[in-house]
Parts: sequence; C-alpha cells; structure tokens
Amino acid sequence: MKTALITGVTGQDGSYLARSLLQKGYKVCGGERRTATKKYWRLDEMGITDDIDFVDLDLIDQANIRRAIEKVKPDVVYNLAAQSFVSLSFEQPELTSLIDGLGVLRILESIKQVNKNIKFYQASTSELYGKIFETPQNEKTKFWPRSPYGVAKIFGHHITINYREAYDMFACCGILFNHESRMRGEDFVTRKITKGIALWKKEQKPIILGNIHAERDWGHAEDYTEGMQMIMNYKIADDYVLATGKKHTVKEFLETVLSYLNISYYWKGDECFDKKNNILISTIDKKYFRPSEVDLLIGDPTKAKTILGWAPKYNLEKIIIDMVDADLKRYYNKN
Ligand code: NDP
Ligand code: GDR
Repeated sequence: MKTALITGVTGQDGSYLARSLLQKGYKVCGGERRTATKKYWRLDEMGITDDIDFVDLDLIDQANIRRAIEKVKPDVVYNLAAQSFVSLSFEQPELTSLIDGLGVLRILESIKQVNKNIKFYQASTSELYGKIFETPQNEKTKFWPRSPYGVAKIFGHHITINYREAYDMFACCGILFNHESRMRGEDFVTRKITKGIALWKKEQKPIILGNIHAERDWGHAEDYTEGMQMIMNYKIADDYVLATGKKHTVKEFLETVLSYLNISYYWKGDECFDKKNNILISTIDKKYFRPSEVDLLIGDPTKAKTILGWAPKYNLEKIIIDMVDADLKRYYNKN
C-alpha cells in the first residue's frame, strides 16, 4: 500500500484528491494546521474524514514539516496547502509569501534530508502569468504575476524545478488554471455567485461583486485532481498546464447560473435585475476590485493532453449544475 501525504487536505483540492487516492487504495495522510475549530466540512460531506490519518503540519514551521514527513514516511507528497485567496494576499503579503513561497522550500528541504526518493507535487497556478504575454498560455509562456500571491507562487514554482535539477528529485509542478466545485471556498467568485443566487431566491438580497468583466478559464476540481495524479504517475518528472482552453467573464458565469435557475434578468450598466419584479440581483462595490488585476487567463493544455492523455470532463454548464445543486441542497435542503 502506497502512502500519500496531502498538505491542505481540508481545502477544496485536498478533499477531492484524498477521496480519489483512497479509492485507488492509497493510505492517505492529511496535513492540517491545528486551529481551535476543526475544518472538516468538505471531508465530512464526502464521508471520508474517518479514512484519513491526520498529522499536524504547518507550512511556516520547518521542524514541524520535517517531523511530519519522518512520521508519515510518504511515497508521495502533494503540496496543496496555501493562502490561496489572491485578494487577501494584498492585505497579508508577508504571511502569503511565508506560506506559498518559503513553505514550498521547507517541504523540499525536509524531503531532501529525510528521503530524497519521496515524490513531490507543487500546486502552481495560472496566476503566474498575470499580465499575460500571449494567449493562450502554455508551459513556455513568460510569467508576470500581479499579486503577492502570484509572486510567492513563482518562488514555489522555481524552487521545485531547482530541487529537481540540482538534487535529481522527482518534483513536478501543475500550473493549474481556476478550478471550482461544490467544495469551493465561499469567497471565490464562482461560489460567491452560486451561494449568493441560491440565497437570493429566498431573501432577494443582492450579491455585491467586483470586476465582473474579468475572464477566466474555469474547470472542475475533480478533473484537475485526477490530472495531478497523472502528472505524478508519469515516468518523468515535469511541469504541466491543466486548463480547459475556454474562457468566460464573471458576468457570463452569473448569467449562466441565472439561466440554469430560470431567472430572467436584464442589465443596467453593471447591475443585474430580475425581469419579473425589477429586483436587484447583483451590484458592484469597488472594495472588491484588486490593486492590480489579472484581466484574462486562458490556458493551453496541449502538453498534458498529448503526453499524459489528460482531458477535462466538465464544461462550464456542468460545473454550474454541480455547484448550484449543492448550494440549493445546503440552504433549502432540496434535491
Ligand atoms: P483552499 O484555499 O481551498 O485550501 C487551502 C488549504 O491550505 C487549506 O486546507 C488550508 O487549511 C491550508 N493551509 C493554509 N495555510 C496553511 C499553512 N500555513 N500550513 C498548512 N496548511 C495551510 O485551496 P484550493 O484547494 O482551491 O487550492 C489548492 C492549492 O492549489 C493551493 O496551493 C492553491 O494556491 C493552488 N491553486 C488552486 C487553484 C484553484 O483554482 N482552486 C488554481 C491553481 C492553483 P485551513 O483549512 O486550515 O485553512
Ligand atoms: P482568482 O479567483 O483570483 O482567479 O484565484 P477569484 O474567484 O477570487 O477571482 C476571479 C476573478 O473574479 C473577479 N471578481 C471577484 N472575485 C472575488 N473573489 N470576489 C468578487 O466579489 C469578485 N468580483 C469579481 C476577481 O477580480 C478575479 O478577476 C483563484 C484561486 O483559487 C487561486 O488560489 C488560484 O491560483 C487561481 O484561481 C488560479
């Protein structure tokens, strides 16, 4: 039986990856940073909390990471832990850098010292491309991050490649474009919309958004966590873009959610109204705009398709159905 250590197991991707690895017969150890309240809602919803061996692991504590690796003796480490909210990284740039940048180095260094044969996956991101140099973005596209999050993740990305080259370690980066699901955190725009609209149906309280003209390449976390495993199971350690190759604006995402729920709407500038009763559905507040924005991201997953045979199964409509249905069930107990 192989052992996988997943950092960030309580997060969106951690939950999908843990479930998938358990189904494949892995022993799954979940790194968690200890807080007063347990954050197992995703694992609980999936019914897998009791199948995971939890280990204390905080990415800002080198000795703690080393102890966790010595204790768990993993065959593979998936580093999914991060301060992953781009917006918050402008408020907490140093903490974000300590976790998302130096945290990666701490794990790599621990692996190098404990057992260099442990395979390592790093959660890199399309945020590295930021102010894009070409469309679509692939593994060779130049990086120009636009947030402390993106800058910290560049360090994580390059230090992973450096440990691969310098110490011959099996260390890979998945440059993943946005991926969403029913397990998405509530502050990310897609979940803010699906949850917001589910509640709007009952309370008619408008959703307050930021830049609704931003364009993203949205996939589903289930497809992307399968892709992570394909990257790690390939014979050669390398870096891959995972993306759908399709882009949509935040506005289009909202419109698709409304259409799915048969809510007819119209726009007055950037404000959206319900056609039937002229009730406000969504509006804008400048506080949700970022000091420097990433206007457009769209990925080219050709390398992952060609070498790994990876292809996403979800399109935008299927993602929205998954998310909206889950939120309706959560807030109305409806199937
Ligand atoms: P989430 O925000 O849902 O999960 C992040 C996880 O990291 C949580 O389990 C959180 O724990 C944990 N964490 C945060 N800080 C620390 C710390 N100091 N030490 C240990 N654990 C910590 O993120 P996602 O699941 O969406 O993303 C997974 C990874 O992939 C992240 O690295 C993210 O940056 C990256 N990524 C995500 C993309 C996406 O679209 N989802 C796209 C590209 C990359 P806690 O429960 O305690 O908060
Ligand atoms: P992102 O995701 O920054 O791409 O990072 P997010 O959903 O936060 O924003 C996407 C785009 O929507 C615009 N936006 C809003 N965003 C939020 N959160 N809230 C709003 O009200 C709102 N209104 C408009 C944003 O300005 C942005 O352009 C996600 C994270 O998962 C990262 O960890 C990951 O690396 C990248 O995806 C790829």
